[in-house]
Amino acid sequence: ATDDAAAGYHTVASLEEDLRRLAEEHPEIAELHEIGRSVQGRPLWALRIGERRGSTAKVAFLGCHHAREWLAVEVPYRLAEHLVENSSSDPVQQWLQQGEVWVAPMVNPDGHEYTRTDNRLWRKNRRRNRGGSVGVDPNRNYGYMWGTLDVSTSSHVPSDETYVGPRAFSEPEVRAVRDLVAREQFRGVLSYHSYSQLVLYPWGYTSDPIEDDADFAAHRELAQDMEQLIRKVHGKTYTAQQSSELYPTAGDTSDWTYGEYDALSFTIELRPASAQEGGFILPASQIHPCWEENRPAAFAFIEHALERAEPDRS
Ligand code: 0X9
Ligand code: ZN
Repeated sequence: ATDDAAAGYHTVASLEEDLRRLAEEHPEIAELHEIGRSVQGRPLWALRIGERRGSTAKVAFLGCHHAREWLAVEVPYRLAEHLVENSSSDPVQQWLQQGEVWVAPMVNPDGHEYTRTDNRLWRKNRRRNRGGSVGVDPNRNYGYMWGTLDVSTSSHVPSDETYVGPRAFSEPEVRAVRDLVAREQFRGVLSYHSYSQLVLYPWGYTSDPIEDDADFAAHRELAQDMEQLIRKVHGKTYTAQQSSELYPTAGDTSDWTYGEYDALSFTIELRPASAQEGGFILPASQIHPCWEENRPAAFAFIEHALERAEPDRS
């Protein structure tokens, strides 16, 4: 294993190894899927965890749309590991009988690799843009209200850190997530990022709240529950808020999964709270406590999402 792997963070290679091992050691409940390929041709992995195929109650966890957010690989990976290793005791057993949990811990492997080899603070994918700059922001490339904002936090300038891309779903990493969600029809999708310690829910593109009162309440109340559940573990304060309160963006993951599929949709910004506390670069000793504090929140999310009614498509 590489130094980074030894130090506790996954690399592209060690993540593939570990996901393969989980699937091989637990074939009755875990199956590794290649859901697509990155710009540079790296496989994009998702682990399906559940007892029966053809279940309709499914939830998904995504990690690491942004390359430098290494902790956002580790929390969903640990969740996947925990679920397969505890599949015969409740509550996990019941979830896996009732439905499926899909985990894709590294949506942006090209960027992640680049943060190890060249620039630790790289954010976007590794698309070569017209004009010579590199990278589209995968968390601006989803197709709900895509491109409707033109601001520094959601930019049409290719060299910017938040470049939305030339069109919705222009990026293969984002198309892979789109196709997975379209196929599996998840009732909930939670996407991990770092940092700032926030529990965010739609909308991101507008300061208007979600129009549907029941959906608005479901998101706000679960976000507040998650905030409390997280705080109880190690005392860390994560703040529940509507995404646009942080800053406005169009084309983020949660706006699309809610706007297009009515899925229960959250973005969690993990540790730390601030740049002064380390920002994107946290020692590997923080992985375990961060996973521990996020576990009950992830569990609450699974509970609620599996129970969420199938959207009425009439
Ligand atoms: O900007 C992002 O994509 C996310 N923050 S990060 O620091 N990890 O880059 C937050 C996206 C949440 N959506 C909105 N703020 N609209
Ligand atoms: Zn991010």
